[in-house]
Amino acid sequence: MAQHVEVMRDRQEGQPMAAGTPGASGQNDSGSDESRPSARTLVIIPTYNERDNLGIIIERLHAALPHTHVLVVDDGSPDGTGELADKLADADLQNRIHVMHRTAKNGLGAAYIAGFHWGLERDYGVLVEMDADGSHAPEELHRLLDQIDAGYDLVLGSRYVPGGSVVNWPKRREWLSRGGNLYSRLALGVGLKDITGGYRAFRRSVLEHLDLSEVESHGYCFQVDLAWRSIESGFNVREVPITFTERERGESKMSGNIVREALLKVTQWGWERRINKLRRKKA
Ligand SMILES: Nc1nc2c(ncn2[C@@H]2O[C@H](COP(=O)(O)OP(=O)(O)OP(=O)(O)O)[C@@H](O)[C@H]2O)c(=O)[nH]1
Ligand SMILES: [Mg+2]
Repeated sequence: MAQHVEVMRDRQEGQPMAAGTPGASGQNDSGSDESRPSARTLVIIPTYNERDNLGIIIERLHAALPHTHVLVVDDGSPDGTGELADKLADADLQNRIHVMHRTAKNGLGAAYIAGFHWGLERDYGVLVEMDADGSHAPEELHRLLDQIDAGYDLVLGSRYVPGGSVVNWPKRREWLSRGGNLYSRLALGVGLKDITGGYRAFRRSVLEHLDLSEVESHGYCFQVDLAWRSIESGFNVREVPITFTERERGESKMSGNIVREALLKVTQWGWERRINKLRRKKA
C-alpha cells in the first residue's frame, strides 16, 4: 500500500462546539437538547475530486443542522478540494469545519477509519458517514440522529426499506445494488435491507468497541464489514428510509473491480461464518 502522511489542519483543537443553536431551516435540530448524544455530532465527509460538490453539501448540512461539526478527509485531490476545504474552514466563524489532509488516495474506507479515530480522540457523541456528492441528503440526517437519541447504536440510511428510494439511477445500477444487498443478506444471515449503503450514524461506543484496524477498508466491503461487525457485537442496529440521489456533478469512483472484490469478500465471510457455526455446534 502506498505510504501516506496525515496532516491535520484543525483550527480549534479540542471539544466540539456547544450545541443549542436552533435549526434555522425549521427542521428538527437534534442539537437543541445538550444531553442527547447527537448534540455532539461529527459528520465525516471523505473527498476525492469533489470541488464542485463540497461547498454545497456543507452549506446544506449547516442550514439543516447548524450544530453539527464536519471533518473533511481529503486524499490529496488533484482538483483542489483540499484547499477549498481549508478556505471553508477559515470562513466558518463558528469553527465547525475541520480538515484532514492525506497524501495518497487510499480509498473511502481508509479515509473513514482515519476520520473515526480523529472524532474518537475528541468529545463527539455521534459520528456520521456522508458522501460529498449530494447522494446523502443532509436534510434527512435528523432522521438518523433521532434514532440514535432514541437509543439505537448504529442507524443506517436505507434505500430499500418502505419509504426509501433511489433517484436518477439507471435500472442496471439499481439492480446491481439490490442484488449485492440480497446476496450479502443471504451469505451473512443478517436481516438488513441496505447493508452496502454509506449514509450512517454511529454512537461513539460502537466505534470504540470495534477493532477498527481489523475492518476491511477497501471498496464496498468496508460498509458491509462495519455493519456486520456491529451486529455480531450485539449493538442495536436500525434502518431508516432515505432518498438517495445520484450525483449530478463530478465523477464516480466506483469501479467493476470494487464490486467484484466485494462479492468475493462477502462470499468468503459467509463461508467462514458457516464453518464457525458448525465448529461451535460440534464443540
Ligand atoms: N478521501 C477519499 N474519499 C474518497 C475516495 N474514493 C471515494 N471517495 C469519496 O467517497 C464518497 C463516495 O464516492 P463515490 O465516487 O460517490 O462513490 P459511490 O457513491 O459509490 O458511486 P456513485 O454512486 O457512482 O457516485 C465521495 O465523497 C468521494 O469523493 C478515496 O479514495 N479517498
Ligand atoms: Mg456517490
